[in-house]
Amino acid sequence: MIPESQREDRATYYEKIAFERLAPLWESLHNLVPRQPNPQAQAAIWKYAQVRDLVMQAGSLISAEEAVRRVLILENPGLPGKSSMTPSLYAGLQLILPGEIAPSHRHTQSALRFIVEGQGAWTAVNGERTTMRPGDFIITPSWTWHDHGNPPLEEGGEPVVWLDGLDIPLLLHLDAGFAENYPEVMQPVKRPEGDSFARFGHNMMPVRDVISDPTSPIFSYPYERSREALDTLYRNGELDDWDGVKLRYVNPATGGWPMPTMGTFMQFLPKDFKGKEYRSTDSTVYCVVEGRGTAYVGETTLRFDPHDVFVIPSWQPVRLETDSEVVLFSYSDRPVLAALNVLREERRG
Ligand code: GTQ
Repeated sequence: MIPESQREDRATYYEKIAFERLAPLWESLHNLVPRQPNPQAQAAIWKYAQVRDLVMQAGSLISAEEAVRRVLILENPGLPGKSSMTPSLYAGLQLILPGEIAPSHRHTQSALRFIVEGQGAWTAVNGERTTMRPGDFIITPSWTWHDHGNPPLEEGGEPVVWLDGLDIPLLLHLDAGFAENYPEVMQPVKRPEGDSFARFGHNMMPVRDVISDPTSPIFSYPYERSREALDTLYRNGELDDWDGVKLRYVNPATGGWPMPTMGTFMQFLPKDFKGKEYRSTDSTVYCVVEGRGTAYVGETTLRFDPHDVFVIPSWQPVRLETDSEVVLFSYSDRPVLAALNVLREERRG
């Protein structure tokens, strides 16, 4: 304990230096340079059964056109007011109704869409449309024009809900956000649907193309293909004690991540899987595609069902258990941590 007189002296001194915009490092060193991550973000889950009606209700309150993006933000309870899931990642549930268009714009934030419910809506990226089906993973790279639409009821349109994953908090932190609206509601369609997948989605690419862009030339990674790959590997006997069968999505032209700031993954866990414990400095948002199970995250128990969304902050010990076969989609800030050489991972035996 320091004597009272000395404490007063220091308090007076701190007030004095504050006038010069100075502060004593020795009072905050342990917080500024912690021994290990101490995230404000919490492990948390959004039960789709509880939020689905609320998402649908937004559909009668505001049109997609007025809202620009009709989205309910999933906000981490440990980061109130920050519209964030983690210090770097954002998540939201977007609804588009039959006959609606979410107008075209572009921004420096990278976005991913993971289709939760409904099908037949489309998203257009750089002049090409992609039709959405549940479980598809679709990208909107930084600074690409994108609009979303849904065919009218008469043509079989149905409400479509997807999970938006963006690097919004990261770009806010970096003060690197720019955005602009396209002069029309929709950008012109320049290529038929499936064009980029034909060029890059089959372990081939156009012979004279030179890849200079860090983002994937594929806009949509269809669920059918991802699911089949996981299934084949599982049947072949592949099963990691921590992850089950886990694959990462790639930019087929480089082998790197589909977008520079967010890594994306799809994993299969068999029934009655009891995963071993691991932790990692990337923070991960999960969306349950199929099945039921439990994520044990430190002291927190997250029971998950199909379409639920949950988040695991940096460096929290986690293990996954299942009641049935489970498929999980996830995204994290792993590429950022890896690029900065601060990705750490621990897998307990
Ligand atoms: O679809 O462009 O959830 O710009 C948040 C910001 C979606 C989008 C969000 C966006 C978008």
